Amino acid sequence: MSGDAASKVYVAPGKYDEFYNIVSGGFNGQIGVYGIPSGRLLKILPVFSVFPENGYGYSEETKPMLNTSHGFVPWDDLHHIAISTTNGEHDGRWVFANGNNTPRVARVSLKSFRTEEILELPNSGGNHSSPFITENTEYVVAGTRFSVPMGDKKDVPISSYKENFKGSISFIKVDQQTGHMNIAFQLRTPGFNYDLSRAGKGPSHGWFFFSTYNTEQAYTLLEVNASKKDKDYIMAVNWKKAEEYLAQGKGKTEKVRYAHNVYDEKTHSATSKIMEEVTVLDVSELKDIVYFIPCPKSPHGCDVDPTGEYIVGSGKLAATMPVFSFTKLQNAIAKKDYEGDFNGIPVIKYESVLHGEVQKPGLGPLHTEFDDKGNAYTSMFLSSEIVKWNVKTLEVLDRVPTYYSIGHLSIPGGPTKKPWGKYVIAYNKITKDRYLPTGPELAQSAQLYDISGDKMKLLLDFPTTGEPHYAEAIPANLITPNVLKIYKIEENQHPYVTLGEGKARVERKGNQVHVYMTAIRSHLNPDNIEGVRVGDEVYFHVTNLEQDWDVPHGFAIKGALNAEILIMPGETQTLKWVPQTTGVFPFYCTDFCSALHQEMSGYIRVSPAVSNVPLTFGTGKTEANDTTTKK
Ligand code: K7E
Ligand code: CUA
Repeated sequence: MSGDAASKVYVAPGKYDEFYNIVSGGFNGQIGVYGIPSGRLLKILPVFSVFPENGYGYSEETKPMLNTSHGFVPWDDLHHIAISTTNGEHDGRWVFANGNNTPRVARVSLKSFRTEEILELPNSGGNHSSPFITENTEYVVAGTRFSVPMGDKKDVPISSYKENFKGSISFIKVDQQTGHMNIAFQLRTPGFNYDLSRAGKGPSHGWFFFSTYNTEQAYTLLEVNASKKDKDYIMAVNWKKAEEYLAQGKGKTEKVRYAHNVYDEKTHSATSKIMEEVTVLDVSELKDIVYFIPCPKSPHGCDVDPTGEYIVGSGKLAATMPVFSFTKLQNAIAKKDYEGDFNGIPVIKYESVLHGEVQKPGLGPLHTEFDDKGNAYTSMFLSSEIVKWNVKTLEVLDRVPTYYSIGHLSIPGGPTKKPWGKYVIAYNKITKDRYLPTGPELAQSAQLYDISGDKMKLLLDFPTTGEPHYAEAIPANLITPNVLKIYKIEENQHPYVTLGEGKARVERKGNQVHVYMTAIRSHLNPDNIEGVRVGDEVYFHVTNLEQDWDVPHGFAIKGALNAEILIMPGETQTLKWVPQTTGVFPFYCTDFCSALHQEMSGYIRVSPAVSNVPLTFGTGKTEANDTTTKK
């Protein structure tokens, strides 16, 4: 650690960080937003996991976001982040993220820092090589980690792996205006494990590269059985060719089921739709979409340098690191320089595509990012270090220890055409003695290194939430000017909005009670409700009437079986509550919003199911409108 490290990460009180670091939360299913260089945690942003802190997945409006073909799935394992790009450079519009376990891809807005869309992926069994994006965010691409049986032959013996198990790569089209996603097509690929991926850029735009392992096609004891071959493959995909076949109607429509969930900023509500078809292109039948490049040994990361010419394979069990040349790949394909085929798919000769090997790079290479000076930085899981090397000369230039086992690493703009260099951030798997002990589970951790000079310098350790895998960092000025501050109340089209305190009311429809409630400093309206009965479904539709930045109100009620809701200025959110017993139940605002925040509360009276206590509400007492049709 260098002497001036502290000053390099010091961001004075009241000052902003230079970069946003968007960090995957791993098994917490969320995204963490940190400032760089300070390492300060700015926000936890729920994506695939319910978040009681703000009601995500608990409010009636957000529950549909977590719907899937299996029903409501309140958790996932989020490994990878992809910030949208235009011309191969970060544009600050959206972040995409993968749900590993129940295959899903999410889109998060970098205006509102909210999850706006979640698309489930059919024909996938572990969405790990995902999400990776093309140069102009034309596609978000998602490959399955586990091959599984697909189509109408799903109930098969596991031992029929070679015959029946297939891989699948989804090409998700992104609407450039709205960001909305839909599956344009899927590639049906051999039954390997698809691990990681990158799109080509510049000269290699139109191509995609996937690392694979278990080309042995083992289905038990993979630890041994999937580590037998000296080389697995990098799968090179010509997606422009796939588009041609699609346009020629060569795709086959398959019956599937998957959920597509979209959050609408105007209605402040999500809807979930079950989709039933997907178009599949089989790469064993349709020639020239896919080529295999041999790559030693069980590669993990597969990264493309900023020029788009070099593809780095990181064989986690290999002693060298191969760097492939896109130009050589094209020549080899033109000359049919193949060493054989796999299920009819050409396997190109290793030497014909190889730019060169990085010799003795370190142990357990996983992931590579790039700076703006032609250098690469590779994380070494086993030897716990970052190794810097030159992409052209393949010469190792520097190495620094990480504390400890490093997984991913990130350089601002590192996966794009325009890296900003300056820092590399390590995301470590095991922290051991770096922080105060906190029981059997210790803090997850990131480390910040200065890479502006020839030698890397450790500047800072900072703990992170969840188990971070991949992360991206982006200059703050690409995001801050667009950040949403409030929702305009006049644009609120929530079906249960209350546009003004005078409109606050309670309505009964059979056993449903709808409370049209407003929140503004420092009272909830209505704050007295009577005439609710045991077993009623009570919906508190709370509209925050504030039009000021940073004034959310919260809402919680005693005995609710879900969570609180946090309502942003101009927004409406709904908490459902089914009272189980009679009595008087307090509710209150949970966000300390003013000096009279503690006064921001109310009571609801619950009477027996058969009671005829009239439905009244107030700040004062008003007759309620009962729209139940009486018999
Ligand atoms: Cu952690 Cu990207 Cu799931 Cu490597 S993966 S470390
Ligand atoms: Cu509103 Cu506290």
